[in-house]
Amino acid sequence: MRVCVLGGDGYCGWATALYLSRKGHQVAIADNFARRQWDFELGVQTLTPIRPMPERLRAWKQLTGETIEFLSGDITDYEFASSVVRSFAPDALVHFAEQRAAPYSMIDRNHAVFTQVNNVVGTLNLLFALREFRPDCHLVKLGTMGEYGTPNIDIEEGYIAIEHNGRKDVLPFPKQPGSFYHLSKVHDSHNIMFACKIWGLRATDLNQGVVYGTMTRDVALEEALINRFDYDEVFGTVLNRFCAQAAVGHPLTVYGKGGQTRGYLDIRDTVRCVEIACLNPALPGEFRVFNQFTEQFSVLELARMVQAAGQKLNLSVEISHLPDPRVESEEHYYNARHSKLLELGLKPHLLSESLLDSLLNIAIRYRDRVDPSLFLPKVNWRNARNERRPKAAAEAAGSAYEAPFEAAAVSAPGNGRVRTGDDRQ
Ligand code: NAD
Ligand code: USQ
Repeated sequence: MRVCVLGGDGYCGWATALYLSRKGHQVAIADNFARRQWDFELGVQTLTPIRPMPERLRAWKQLTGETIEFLSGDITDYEFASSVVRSFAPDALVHFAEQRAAPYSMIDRNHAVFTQVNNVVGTLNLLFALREFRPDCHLVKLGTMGEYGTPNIDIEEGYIAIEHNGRKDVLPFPKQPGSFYHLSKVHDSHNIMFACKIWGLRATDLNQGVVYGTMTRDVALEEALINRFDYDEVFGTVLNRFCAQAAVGHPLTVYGKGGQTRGYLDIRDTVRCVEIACLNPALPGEFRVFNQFTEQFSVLELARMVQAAGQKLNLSVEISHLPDPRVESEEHYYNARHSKLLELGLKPHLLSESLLDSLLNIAIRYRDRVDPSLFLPKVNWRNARNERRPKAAAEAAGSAYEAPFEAAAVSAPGNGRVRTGDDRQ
């Protein structure tokens, strides 16, 4: 199968591209390196030293003999998005290429607008490109469990059967997202569903939970293939952050009471779920939704698990409860269905003690690269404008980023692509 992985320089995309290539698919990656730019902008870096794309692809070719094609560009540019669809002619378009950090989208107006434009316009461009040039290609879109929020009822997979005033229908499950980023995913879902309906496109929305881990069999083959491991307050997801914190003796940063419960999955299951979706395409006109996670945990449960695993490795791990910088329920009901991928053959890697050990060991291996000033949350949902990291702090973290925030180039907010009101100050 010909699979194009959009966003293949990123955390989930890189591991997925390698996995699909090993499994015999012809793989192309498309990316504009925006994410590396956002790291520079914030003065953060992944715990693991990821390599430039040409080096990554050379190493893969040398080790496996497989070639992964690379297409450099921004999918919010329709010329680029449509050229990917025309030139590579994919059977499946796997779409990871979005701004995916909730805190990034909550920094200020620029970042909220940028996130929604990047994500919504990018996805719209792909829909038009598919309609125009390859209507039978299957769009496999990464959505998020956060589209649903935390309702006080069970969460279904995409749709809910409702009886209202004596009439019945099956409708999209209600969405109550918790950030401007999560909202962008809801907007995407609506646009994709509509395009399937009017143009007969086929799409699968993978409502993914929070991903943890960094190693897959493929990225572990050689240091040059190493994957991202973000631990900073903006891009780091919670379990990876806790492991990095434990590795350097920083108290685990539980926000509020820690009862926030989410679906989680190992990155090895991310890559397999994407493969399962590709191998079992949606029907023409079908907008299919899978909830892509394997287990539910509260934040406090995760912190306690990391504490216990850390103690076995002679790490002294404290848990601290910080005021929650986000506006979210700190204690709530959560029960989300996630059976469709299991029915199609997913065999989950569950979060065991040995897995936590290996996560902690990776964090320990790279702990000299940890900048503890990146742990504490600085983006508060209640503010319309949050302070950015001063340049000095960025330099102390080893970032080469020079430009002031407002002047950040092509793929960063405030670049002139969207201009309203106070942009011109
Ligand atoms: P990431 O930031 O590591 O990777 C995203 C990649 O997309 C980056 O390489 C970036 O440069 C690229 N990109 C962004 N905008 C682009 C554009 N306009 N044109 C071309 N390339 C662009 O993110 P990730 O963690 O790998 O997440 C991938 C997807 O999975 C996202 O859509 C995210 O919403 C979803 N997701 C991630 C998680 C998680 O825990 N990481 C959980 C649920 C869903
Ligand atoms: N949290 C803490 N302490 C921390 C970091 C986070 O208590 O140090 C809490 C958050 O408040 C939240 C939960 O942990 O309640 C999860 O936060 P997260 O940063 O790990 O994940 P989130 O912001 O939800 O975003 C991540 C990905 C995003 C994806 C989403 C899936 O960055 O791309 O869409 O997970 S989901 O959570 O299902 O929406």
